[in-house]
Amino acid sequence: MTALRIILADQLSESMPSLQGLDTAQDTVMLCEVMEEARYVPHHPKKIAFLFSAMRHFAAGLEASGVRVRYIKLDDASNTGSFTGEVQRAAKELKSSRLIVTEPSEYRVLDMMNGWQKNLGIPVEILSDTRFLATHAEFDAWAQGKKQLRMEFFYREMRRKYAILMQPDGKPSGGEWNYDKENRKPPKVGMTSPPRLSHKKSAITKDVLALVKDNFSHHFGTLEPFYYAVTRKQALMELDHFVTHILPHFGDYQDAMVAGEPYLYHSLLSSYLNAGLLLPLEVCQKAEAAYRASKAPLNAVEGFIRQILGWREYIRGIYWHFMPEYGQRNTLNATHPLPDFYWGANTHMFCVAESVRHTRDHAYSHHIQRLMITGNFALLAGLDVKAVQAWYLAVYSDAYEWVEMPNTLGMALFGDGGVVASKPYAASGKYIHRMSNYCEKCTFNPDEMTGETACPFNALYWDFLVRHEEKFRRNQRMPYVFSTWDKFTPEKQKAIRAQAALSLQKMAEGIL
Ligand code: FAD
Ligand code: DLZ
Ligand code: SF4
Repeated sequence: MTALRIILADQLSESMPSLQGLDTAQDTVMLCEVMEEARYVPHHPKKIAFLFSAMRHFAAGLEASGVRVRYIKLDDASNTGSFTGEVQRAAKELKSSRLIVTEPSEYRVLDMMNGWQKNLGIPVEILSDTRFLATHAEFDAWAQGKKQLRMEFFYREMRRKYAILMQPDGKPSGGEWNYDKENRKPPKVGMTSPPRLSHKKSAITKDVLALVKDNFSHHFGTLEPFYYAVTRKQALMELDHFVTHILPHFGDYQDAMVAGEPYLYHSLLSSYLNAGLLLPLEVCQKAEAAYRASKAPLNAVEGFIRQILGWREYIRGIYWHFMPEYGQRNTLNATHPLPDFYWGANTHMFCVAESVRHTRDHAYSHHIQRLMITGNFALLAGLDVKAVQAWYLAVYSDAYEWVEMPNTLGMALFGDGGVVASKPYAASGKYIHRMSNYCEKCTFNPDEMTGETACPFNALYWDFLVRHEEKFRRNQRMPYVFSTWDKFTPEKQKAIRAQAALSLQKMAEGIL
């Protein structure tokens, strides 16, 4: 029985179920770089380079351990350009008698695989992805019958299941499940990011950079300098660096934003976790060990572990629980075209321009920039949910639909009707002013509501709430919002709405 075993770009873990029980005398493992995947949204060149280089290093590691590998490069003459084409070609050329894959992380690719099951003419085994910490069945059982799927309660189940940050008496470490109230301070004046690792480029990476430059230079984003980890060894160095030097301050400044500082105290581990170079459980355990050795405080460690054991697993659960219908939702009927400033065109809004600059240069921006700057603007302005999702999917090196979609459609855009967020993450310039130093550098004034120099977020915030009044007026979590609006005089209300309309018009004309 000659098995063809497929490894996708985000399955670069030795523990992949599709690599278990491998017969080195008969089986072949295939990885393929395909144009269809690189272009279905215009992925950031750094993201493509990261994935291709990591795939090539992973394949070299398998080969070195005696595994027969079929590695298809993007520019191989006979590359058909798609997963399906490459699987068909390989199965035929290798005379494979069965195909073994691990379930893909995206619904779109699972759909393709289901097609292989029908059309390939050999048995196709699709195995569960054991790297995630909650199975689909566990999430579905947890969600069953619940009116609201709150991450916090799911997270507690996961803490219990994996005995992470738990006391012997069954209570959470320190007595509380969540230390968020000690986190999320505004930035201190003059705050800078701690130094980060920059990995030396191997010959493999240099080849990939040349390939990406030749094929994808027209995509949004700068390719070089390229400093990403591309091997498990390097990703483990990133983990170690984070836990030793940065984790102790993780919680405190989790929501802070500073001009010229894309990283602050964030881990930068999402790309490595999502591609499989790091495993979520080992990351949580390493963070917990730092707490147990008194090397990092509980608020920081709990806050960090909650992101991975809680949010990351919850988001994946939501995606698979509600797909494919979830992807069609647009509860707030948001349809405005995505303005060019998301792709780097000029805007006077410093906060947006700075977040887009970080994205362009690093294929990264941190959670609060994604949620409260680019996401918040898209929410308030009513930007088309599909266009916004395609943007997030393209521009971040950690983006795959399973994690991008619930975060964008659900958390940032409230487009799923309140599954992920119980109220919209809508905020005026006041929030951005409090949590960043962006407004100091902006031509707009966060304290002004109307007029030439008024911060566009202010009027857009009210306009958004009033546009969707019937959905939000009775929301229990927004008790004072509408009573504030109601206290404004009719003239003030009219002026605010006119200011918002002017901002939307300027946005459409490319002059906001
Ligand atoms: P840290 O702040 O250091 O957090 C630690 C880890 O927790 C991350 O590496 C990540 O694995 C996990 N995590 C934290 N928050 C989330 C979350 N909400 N969902 C899932 N995992 C989380 N994350 C992605 O991995 N891919 C995406 O495509 C993606 N798209 C997003 C789109 C929007 C609109 C928003 C608001 C968030 C999105 N996120 C996405 C979640 C989060 O912003 C990123 O995981 C985080 O910024 C990655 O940087 P980091 O590794 O420095 O994270
Ligand atoms: C994102 C991406 C890119 C750019 N290129 C490839 C590729 O050439 N080969 C591959 O196996 N996967 C790639 N991916 C990831 C896929 O688009 C998809 O996200 C994963 O297969 C998960 O379903
Ligand atoms: Fe952003 Fe408004 Fe502050 Fe300018 S004033 S940086 S637009 S929040």
